[in-house]
Amino acid sequence: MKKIALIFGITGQDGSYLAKYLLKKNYVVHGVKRRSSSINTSRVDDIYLDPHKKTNFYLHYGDLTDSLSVLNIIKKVKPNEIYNLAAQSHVSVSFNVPEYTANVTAIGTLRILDAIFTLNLQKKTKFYQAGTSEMFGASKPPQNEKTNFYPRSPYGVAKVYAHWITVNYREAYNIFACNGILFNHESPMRGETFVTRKIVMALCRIYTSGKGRLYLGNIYSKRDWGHAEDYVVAMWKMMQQKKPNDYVISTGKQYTVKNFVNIVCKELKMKIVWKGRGLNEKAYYKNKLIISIDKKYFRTTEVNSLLGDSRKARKELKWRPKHNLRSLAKDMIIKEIKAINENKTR
Ligand code: NAP
Ligand code: G4F
Repeated sequence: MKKIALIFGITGQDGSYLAKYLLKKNYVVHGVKRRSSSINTSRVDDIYLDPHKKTNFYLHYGDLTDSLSVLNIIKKVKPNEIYNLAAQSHVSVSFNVPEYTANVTAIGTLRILDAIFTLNLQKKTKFYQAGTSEMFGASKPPQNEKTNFYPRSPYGVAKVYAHWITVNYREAYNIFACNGILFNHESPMRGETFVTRKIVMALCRIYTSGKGRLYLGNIYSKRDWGHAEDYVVAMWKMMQQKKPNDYVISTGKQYTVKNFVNIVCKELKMKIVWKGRGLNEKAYYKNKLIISIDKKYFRTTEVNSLLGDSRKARKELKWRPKHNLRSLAKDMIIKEIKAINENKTR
């Protein structure tokens, strides 16, 4: 019998990589998508087949803010594994929509866990929660499973709730429920307003057209960036363990946002020159101003330094990343240039 997986957040970056990974492993994959005014399935269009034909991939309308849809989908699909990747996942935006972020990201997790319990699926259905290094927030790096949580945004706080409710349902109702505490991971599928994708998109445009300017916020914040393709493997491995547990997933290498800009420029063979300091720091390419700092991109409260210690996952899950930051940047650049060229020929 094929295993059945249900992915909340199938239309997002990680959802698309995980769906492809599980289909290769011969799973039947079901995903939950939200209704939107324009079609939001571009990341999974390449694996979507006409549901009237034989397929291992199904999409259902649902929303984490709607308990009825969550309960009904789980009741219908009766999955062996549920991956909760759905969230209002943008840290900066969570300051603008804090209540909504809590509803989706925190209470949405409770809705799934309680549906598993209510439907009496504890013995059948395993649960994965997409936790984040944002929960560590202001705690000193390096951060691991023993580090205290000190979130610095409504998003981070909502994820701390999701983490502990997952632990509680595991202990109270014996559900196989685990938390992956994943550090930043990126890819060509990354949302356009996260900093790595924003940088790659802007610099590739400047490189190909000679036009445009990139505005950034805090270029000295430090992140531990991995590739989403590597990180979905860790999610699956957590779900194959004998006992449910919580794991930090990271590369163990830290770079500033400015370092990332420099790596992308180097890959593109663009020689840039940085001048000035603070809000007046700027970068020039062929004597033209291409990067400026804009106060509006600074966070209300910032997480300055994230660096993961993933020794537990490396030992128990035998997981390690294949990509480094350079190969990640290269992958993002190649796909971006391809997209620019395809648009030109349309
Ligand atoms: P993403 O690209 O923003 O995807 C989020 C997904 O959640 C999308 O499919 C989105 O649907 C869906 N969603 C949002 N609100 C929903 C709602 N009310 N009901 C149902 N679905 C909803 O995020 P990602 O980068 O793939 O990350 C996946 C998960 O890992 C998220 O929970 C994120 O918080 C967490 N995480 C990410 C990172 C990272 O660096 N990427 C690190 C640690 C943890 P639409 O496509 O319709 O918007
Ligand atoms: O790319 P970011 O928006 O990612 P952030 O805030 O670290 O959150 C991401 O990773 C978390 C894991 O730690 C996930 F849980 C979360 O869902 C999301 O995927 O910003 C990275 C850094 C920040 O310090 C930000 O202040 O880049 C800095 N930054 C500088 N200029 C900018 C910009 N961030 C954005 N988005 N846009 C800028 O122009």
